[in-house]
Amino acid sequence: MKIIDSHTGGEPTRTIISGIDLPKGTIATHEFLAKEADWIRTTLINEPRGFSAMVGACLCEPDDPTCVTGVVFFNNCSYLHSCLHGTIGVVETLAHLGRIKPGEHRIETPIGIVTATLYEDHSVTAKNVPSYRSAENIEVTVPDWGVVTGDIAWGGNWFFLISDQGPAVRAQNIEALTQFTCAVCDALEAQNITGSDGGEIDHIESFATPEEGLDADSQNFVLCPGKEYDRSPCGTGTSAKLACLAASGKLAEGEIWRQASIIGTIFEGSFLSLPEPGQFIPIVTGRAFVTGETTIILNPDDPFQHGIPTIHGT
Ligand code: PYC
Repeated sequence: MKIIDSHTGGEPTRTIISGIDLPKGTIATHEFLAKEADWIRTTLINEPRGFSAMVGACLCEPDDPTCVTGVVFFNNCSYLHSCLHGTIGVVETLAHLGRIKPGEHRIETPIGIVTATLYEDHSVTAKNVPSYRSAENIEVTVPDWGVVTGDIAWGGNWFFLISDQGPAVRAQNIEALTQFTCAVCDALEAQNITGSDGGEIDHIESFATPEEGLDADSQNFVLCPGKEYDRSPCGTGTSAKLACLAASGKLAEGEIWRQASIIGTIFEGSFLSLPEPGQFIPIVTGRAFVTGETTIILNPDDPFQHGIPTIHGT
């Protein structure tokens, strides 16, 4: 199996480019990986090859022939509906391999098609799937933290978006922010608060004004499923934020929103309105860098050939 590593705003993407037999289409590939070949995820993400913040991207033949590739994303605990920092990483990886040139490319994911534009300077703009805010000012009682209020939005994953509550959104508070957002995530589950389709809210975003010196409108800390935080501003999280800003009239169509991450990296966002009320297409721009090319060696004598098993939620 051959992989290419990249990072987008500091968040890693490990893309499988060859060496495994997969069914056609992202839905079938997702099903195959989750049910029959989860060892691929643990091999690439778990130690000793990976680490818990690593996100994997498995390329596959798309069902839709207008797409340049299909992709299924996964992380340290499971499979992601979508991932935009990962999509930007995949586009840069395909460019590195010479499989695509600057221009527009359609990418099939299990939740729909993302249209990515690769520019000469290697920046990438991803036009996301339709996104929306499903609920506003939801109160959740969080043990040790009290009542926390947030919005629920879909940006390709389900997010709970919190502003100016809990620890200050600053890099020196990453441990406290992780504890706070994990407690919020557990409380949402315990109180049966879900996305409007009943989907689990497995990403928690905490926002504040950006630290001095950052040219951004907002800074975030994003907890991902698997209890790791996103080093990038999180593309689907930025999409959820854009949907909330659009729904509340705080950002006009086409206006730019600069979202900083907890480590100070930036995605630029805007949105297009859809005819359906409350539905928007988020547009997110970022840049990825390829950091390595690797052949994975699986040795049956190695007790950790498929990674050291991890136990989550303990
Ligand atoms: O950029 O959408 C994103 C993302 C999701 C999880 C980690 N990154």
